[in-house]
Amino acid sequence: MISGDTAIPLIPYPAAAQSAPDVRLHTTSRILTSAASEAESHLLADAIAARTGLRLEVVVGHDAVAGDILLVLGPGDLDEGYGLRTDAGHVRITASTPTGAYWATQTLRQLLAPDTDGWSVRGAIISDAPRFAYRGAMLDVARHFFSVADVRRYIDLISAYKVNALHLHLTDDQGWRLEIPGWPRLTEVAAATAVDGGVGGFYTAADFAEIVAHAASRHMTIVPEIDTPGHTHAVSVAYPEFAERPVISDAVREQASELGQDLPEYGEAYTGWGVGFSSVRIGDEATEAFIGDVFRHVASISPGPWIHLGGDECLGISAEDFSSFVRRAAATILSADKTPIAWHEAGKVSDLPAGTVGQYWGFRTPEGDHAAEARAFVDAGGALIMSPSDAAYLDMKYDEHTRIGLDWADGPTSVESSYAWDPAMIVEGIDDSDILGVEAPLWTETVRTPADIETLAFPRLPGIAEIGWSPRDGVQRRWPSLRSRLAAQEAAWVADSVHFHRGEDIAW
Ligand code: TNX
Repeated sequence: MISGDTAIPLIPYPAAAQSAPDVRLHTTSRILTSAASEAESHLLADAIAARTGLRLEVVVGHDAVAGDILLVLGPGDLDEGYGLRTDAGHVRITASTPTGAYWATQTLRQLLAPDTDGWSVRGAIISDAPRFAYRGAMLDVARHFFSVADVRRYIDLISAYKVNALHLHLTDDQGWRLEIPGWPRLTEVAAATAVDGGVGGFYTAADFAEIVAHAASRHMTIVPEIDTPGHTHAVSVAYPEFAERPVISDAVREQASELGQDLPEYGEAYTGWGVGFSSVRIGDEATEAFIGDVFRHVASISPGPWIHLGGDECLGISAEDFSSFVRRAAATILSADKTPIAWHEAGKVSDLPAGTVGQYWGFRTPEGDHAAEARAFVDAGGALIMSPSDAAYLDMKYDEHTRIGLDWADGPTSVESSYAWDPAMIVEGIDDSDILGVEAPLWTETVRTPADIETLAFPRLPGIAEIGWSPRDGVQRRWPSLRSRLAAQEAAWVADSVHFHRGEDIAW
């Protein structure tokens, strides 16, 4: 029956779905595919084999018989959308792009269900397409470093929920994580440290290319961030001539003493997690040339349309310097044919370059100037990525007992709370057409291992991905439904050894 009765256990919930007869898989089931979706079909075959032990043969063709999976890539304007139906004895997927076909295969993976002596594809008739073009996650590899293998696994895990952008926070006060030709000390010196004495590390050009390619095979774009002009203490370690001395505010001093951390020292590695004290030398030509070089290089190795320039928490920088820096960095990115993204504080920049995307990280109920700063991006012809920190920040604790995580964003964030918001209901006067999409950032001050990443992301990330994909007024867009659909993810997570947070708010 139509959505409204029992939900099919899918996340994100499709735009339209109804139940239909199941399709039994057997040892001779095949994946029949159009030539253009062969790569996606092989990924599907691997996923089915890993989950069920059944190794389905992939064949280019379309003569499906009972128990087969048929992928038809035809003309049309479905873009990321797709259809999936099980009512003719086989599974039939229709799409008009390989991306749509890929999302259909992620839906199919969630429909795999064991029965007494084998596996079925749970019956459904689905017609689906995303609400927003950008469904993102962010990983901070600067506070703690994560290897290419760790990033590849995170890409695979979040791709199951139709996340199509991974924002990599590549630089911060505590470390520089990307090789930049001509500036060897960034990686020889400023990459060697991490928060709390962590080991550090960086991506070579080949590493970064591998991450980009792996993401692309999962229809995901890498959004690189070089956080400037603040959050740049690591630059002072590599090239002190490009950095100002730290500006130690009372807040930085108090936080350091509370946490028992050292204060930042100019030119020396910083392993605490205070914010807002660092800056590059704005207006100094050599520094600006260095920054220009970095952004041009990052643009040249990034096939995606966006480069994130940071712009957050520049607490020791004058409004004038901040504006002149952001205008110039954004112009450099634009002249490399990319769209700049900046954290929402950059909305206060006078003459913000047209088209710049703002990333909102205020609360669901905006405080101070946050809404006005966000709206400035829309007024300048850009759009917004919504990451309300009191809901979408994966580094917040679930409750006061969570072993890792922070709690500054209005206290801990339960799974239910992480799902209780709508991107268009935060900043007054904007609607869906002003919103590029949503993103769930994971800052890593307290996050050291892939298991830590997974514990904070699962189960909150799937709900946030649903907010980016599913219709705003869908019948299943409510906590009791998500709660039961999250419980249904458990078997796949266990099979994949995902370290998810087994909170008592969900009936696992
Ligand atoms: C704020 S949100 C930051 C980061 C921290 C994070 C910790 C934002 C743009 N900046 O520097 O890592 O809080 O939750």
